[in-house]
Amino acid sequence: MPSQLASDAEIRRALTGIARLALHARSVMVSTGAGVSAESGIPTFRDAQTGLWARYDPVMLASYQGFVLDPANVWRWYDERRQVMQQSEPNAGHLALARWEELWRGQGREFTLATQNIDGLHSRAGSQVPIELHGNIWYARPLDGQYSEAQELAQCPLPELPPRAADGRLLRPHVVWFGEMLDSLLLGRAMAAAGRADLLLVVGSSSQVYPAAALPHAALRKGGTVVEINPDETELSPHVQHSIRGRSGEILPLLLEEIETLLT
Ligand code: BJW
Repeated sequence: MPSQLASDAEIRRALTGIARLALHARSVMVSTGAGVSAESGIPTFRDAQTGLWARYDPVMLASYQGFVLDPANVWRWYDERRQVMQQSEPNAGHLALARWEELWRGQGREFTLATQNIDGLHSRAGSQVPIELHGNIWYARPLDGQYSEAQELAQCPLPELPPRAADGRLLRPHVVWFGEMLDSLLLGRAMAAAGRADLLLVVGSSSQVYPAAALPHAALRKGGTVVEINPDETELSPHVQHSIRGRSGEILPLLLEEIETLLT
């Protein structure tokens, strides 16, 4: 049965236990979703009131079909989100993960961070090589191009919508829309790391979107422990060993504190 925690003392106790598991783990993985950036002011997708999908039609804005119907409209939406993300800073949750990775790598331990987020905030917080499963909003590629053709598109707001490459080809955001395959190299690395993980944390994701939602199940199948950090119950909750109900910007720094205490 997953543990459901109510009081601060219970959360602290659970975090001490998770820090102990981390210390004994050969391989740690963290998989993040939109919730980890919520405290940086970036809207999530599926939160009933504030989520993007409560206000916009995902088929029109996050699919190839929607893009080809109206590229300027889709780019306008992405450019508005780019402007929000440009104003945003990594929060305490991003920073705690970057510090944890630094500590782990310093000790020659394996630490893998995979994210569904496209905002680039993990890198800005100092995470070294986050696996960006759904791409990165600060890059674009030709509509008919490969993932490997992605180029940085730093100007924000964009002067022209839709933007074009120097050779005139229509550019699309370097993200993964519904119905599209993820970059097989990145997905392969993430799935392999999940299969090796003795401890895998899923932070701030509704765990509804595949194949990212399959990562914790890969760890569970190999006997790994899965911890969820999320204020709300999700589709993953019944399957995990520990559910910590709270915001990642508050819980992750507390977990880091516990880890640092055990290391000293
Ligand atoms: C906090 C917090 C705080 C709040 N602290 N937490 C049927 C079964 C299985 C699969 C499929 C199916 N039908 C179709 C599919 C495939 C589809 C899919 O999974 N659909 C499901 C919705 C059913 N997947 C795909 O199409 C993927 N490709 C694929 O599978 O290729 C093969 C294939 C092709 C064709 C058919 C079948 C297979 C591609 C998925 C691409 C997803 N793209 C998006 C947009 C990216 C670009 C952009 O940003 O514009 O990715 S959609 C959107 O959802 C975005 C996110 O990365 C993704 C996941 O969302 P996430 O991160 O979980 O956010 P939320 O909002 O859902 O949840 C936030 C959570 O945070 C909540 O739980 C809050 O409680 C919590 N929270 N504040 C911590 N402070």
